[in-house]
Formats: sequence, C-alpha cells, structure tokens
Amino acid sequence: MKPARLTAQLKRQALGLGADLVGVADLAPFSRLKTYPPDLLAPYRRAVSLAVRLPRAIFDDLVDQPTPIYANFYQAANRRLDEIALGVAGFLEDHDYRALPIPASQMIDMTELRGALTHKAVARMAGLGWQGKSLLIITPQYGPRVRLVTVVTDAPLKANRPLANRCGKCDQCRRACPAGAIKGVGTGNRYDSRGQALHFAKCRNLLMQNFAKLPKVEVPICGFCIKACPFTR
Ligand code: B12
Ligand code: SF4
Ligand code: SF4
Repeated sequence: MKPARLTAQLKRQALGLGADLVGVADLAPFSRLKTYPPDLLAPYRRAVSLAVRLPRAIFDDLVDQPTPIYANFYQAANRRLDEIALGVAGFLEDHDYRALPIPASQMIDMTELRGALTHKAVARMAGLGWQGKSLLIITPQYGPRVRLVTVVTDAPLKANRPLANRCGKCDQCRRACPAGAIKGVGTGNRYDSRGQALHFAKCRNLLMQNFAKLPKVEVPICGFCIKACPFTR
C-alpha cells in the first residue's frame, strides 16, 4: 500500500479506537534522544503520536488542590491510551510492519524521572501541538488538557510537521503554578533541557505531597498549569 494511503487508514483507525488527535513524527531528528534502553528507536523510522482529551469541567473544578475526579480520569485516560496504542500497533502488524507501543504513563528512571521515550517530544514533532512555557504540549484544539501515547514503527508513514509556538506574551501558567515551578521562559522551537523551562524539583515535590496527603488522590497530580492555559478554556 502507498504511504499516503496507509497513513490515512491508520489515522482513521486511531480515531475510531477513541483517539482525539493523531499525528506522525519522523524519527530521524531523535537519534540523540535519551531512551530506555538506549537503542529503543534503532529499528524504527516513524512514531505515531496519539492524544486523548480530558473534559474541561475537570479542570474548571480544581480550586486549590487536585480532585479525586481528576485522579480517576487521569488513570482512565492512561488506560484508554494504552488500549489505543495496542490497537494501532496491531493495525501496523497486520500490514506486516513492526510496531512498539510505549506506555502512556510509566516512569522508567526514578532518579532522572524519565519514561522509556518522551511522548511530548514526539507529539511536538508530529504536529499535535507546541511545547508551551509550562513544558506541556499545547494543542490548538484542547490546549494542554490532553494525555499522550506513542507507537514507534518501521512503516513508511507520511510525517507531519511541528506547529508554531503560540504562547506569545502569555504567562498564565507561571502565575497559576502553586509551587512557583514555571520559569516563564518562551521558546520558538524547543527547550534545550527541562531546567530551562521548569524548576523541576519544585513541581515534583508538590505532586508527591498531593499523592501522600490527599484522600482519594492516589496518583501524583496537580494540573493548575493545565487549568490556567487559555487554550484549555
Ligand atoms: C516523568 C514525568 C513527569 C515528572 C517530570 C516531568 C517532566 N517534564 O519530565 C513529573 C512527576 C514532575 C511530572 C509532572 C507532570 N506531568 Co508528567 N510525565 C512524566 C513522564 C512519565 C516522562 C517524561 C519524560 O521522560 N521526560 C523527559 C524529558 C527530558 O522530556 P520532556 O519533558 O518531554 O522535555 C524535553 C523534550 O520534550 C524535548 N523536545 C521537545 N521537542 C523535541 C524534539 C526532538 C527532536 C528532541 C530530540 C527533543 C525534543 O524538549 C524538552 C526539554 O529537553 C511522561 C510520560 C512520557 N513517557 O512521556 C509524563 C507526562 C509528560 N506528564 C504529563 C502531565 C500532564 C504532567 C502533569 C501536569 C501532572 C498532572 N497530570 O497533573 C505535571 C506537569 C509538569 C510540567 N509542567 O511539565 C503528560 C503531558 C501531557 C501534555 N499535554 O504535555 C505526560 C506526557 C503523560 C501523558 N501520557 O500524557 N511528569
Ligand atoms: S503540575 Fe502543578 S506544580 Fe507542576 S508545573 Fe504544573 S502547576 Fe506547577
Ligand atoms: S498558559 Fe500561556 S504561556 Fe502557559 S503554556 Fe498556555 S499559552 Fe503558553
């Protein structure tokens, strides 16, 4: 099958499985990205980025702390994303390609706090959204209130291109962050490191505190940078 037709069919399949957004990234620029294991991407040349949105009302209802409802649907979205990724990998295998789903929310390196592969870098390169001052992926349709997953593959899919950053002079995420973690530094392209955008430990510590102390919030979440973003609203 021709690449354009295969790509169109794959995108239809992903939307049918429950994805709200789907795009394809060329993996060539990722050759120096840190992954677990380090050669994770070697057999692959494309990455499919998939997003599931969370309802706006979940974030409207965050007042001074994350809610049990957010905690529940954070986990439900992760489960749905893992299922969509399995479906997309199955579709590619049925067309005789190799495809590896990367879990939606699995931390591999607990010291550096990294997953096997960063979904945000893939989503940015697949044109789903730009990396905002909060370091989250901001989609034009739903802002940062999307969760992400990735399927890497050797299929010759047609790649999308990154979107331009639309944060401009806005700094609402910085002002809303209860931990003072967001530095408010803008980028036209991408950040060289997480530390350029975020006081990373401040965010992590607040999430761990929420996890430890809030009843029925059994996952490390916060979400005020999501709530504050004008694109969420
Ligand atoms: C570890 C982790 C955390 C840690 C560390 C956060 C971090 N920024 O890395 C902690 C616990 C602090 C955390 C917090 C949160 N997290 Co978190 N987290 C992850 C996890 C599991 C791994 C991230 C990782 O490996 N980062 C590695 C670093 C180096 O990469 P990065 O953050 O993407 O940033 C770099 C790259 O994107 C790179 N880049 C950008 N473009 C390109 C292009 C190329 C070619 C290359 C090479 C690189 C590159 O530039 C950045 C700077 O170097 C991911 C799931 C996953 N596997 O991706 C979820 C994930 C990033 N988290 C997510 C969310 C929503 C949150 C929270 C809002 C918590 C919550 N749900 O309430 C906060 C937000 C914090 C913030 N403002 O960033 C979502 C983000 C969705 C989105 N719209 O962007 C993810 C993707 C989970 C998911 N499945 O959707 N998280
Ligand atoms: S998740 Fe909370 S603490 Fe972390 S950057 Fe966003 S608003 Fe700040
Ligand atoms: S709140 Fe404003 S600065 Fe922050 S990510 Fe959203 S648009 Fe960008």
